[in-house]
Amino acid sequence: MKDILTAPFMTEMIRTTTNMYAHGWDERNGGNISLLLDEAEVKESLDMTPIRTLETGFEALELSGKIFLVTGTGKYFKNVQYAPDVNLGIVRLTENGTKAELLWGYSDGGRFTSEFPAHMMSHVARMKVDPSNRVVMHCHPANLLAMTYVHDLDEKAFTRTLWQMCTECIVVFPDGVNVLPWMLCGTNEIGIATAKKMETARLVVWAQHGIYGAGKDLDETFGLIETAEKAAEIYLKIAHLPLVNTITDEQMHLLEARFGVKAREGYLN
Ligand code: 2HA
Ligand code: ZN
Repeated sequence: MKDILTAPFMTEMIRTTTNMYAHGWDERNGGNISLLLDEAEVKESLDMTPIRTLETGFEALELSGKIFLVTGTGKYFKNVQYAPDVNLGIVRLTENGTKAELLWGYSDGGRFTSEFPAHMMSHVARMKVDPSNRVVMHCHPANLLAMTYVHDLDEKAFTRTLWQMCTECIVVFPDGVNVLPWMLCGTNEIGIATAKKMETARLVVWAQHGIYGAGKDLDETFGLIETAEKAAEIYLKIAHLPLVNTITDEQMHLLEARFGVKAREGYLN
């Protein structure tokens, strides 16, 4: 058996949580990540005997049998690197997604993130759009969060502002950013609402709370949030100043052609 702590999915998860903490996106126990694992890869390091079974509190037929590496509830991203087995867990969903068998981790008796419903439902939604999707990531980046206090939350308006803040934005997230109004977190309701928003974009802002990103690997998903957060930072640097220049829609169309991307239907003139 290989050592699970050196499996690529584990080292990537440790590096990512550490890096997100360093970016200031995951204060205290803020933020959570779920990574879909390949069963064959997990079997190289685990004998797959369930340690205990957890109730998920929802049903997700599409996820039955699927295995995820997930950050733990109440756990701090800053601590993951020092005690991965306490702060992370590997679970296999069974019984139509209503149960999760713990295969490794949460070794202090813990369980997966309180945002597990939003994560799992978002995986279902993104898999339908993009079968290569493996990651759902949630965090609290300050500039995006701040922007939800001062900017119109209309998705088209919010997206267009971010696109105008850095040339790369429309290339990195041509589908734009969807926005949920403030809702109570940790519930199935916000999970369902987030997953619905994930049908049309890989980024979903939770107003006055944070952001969700989805992607094919941890690096790419991190980069997606990083790009949106950079744009929000620039917005906050200029929002109170007279706007003299911008990236025009005509220039956005040049970017679409140059980088082979298609902006969200109806978002450009
Ligand atoms: O506590 O970020 O949304 C973790 C969270 C809840
Ligand atoms: Zn949060």
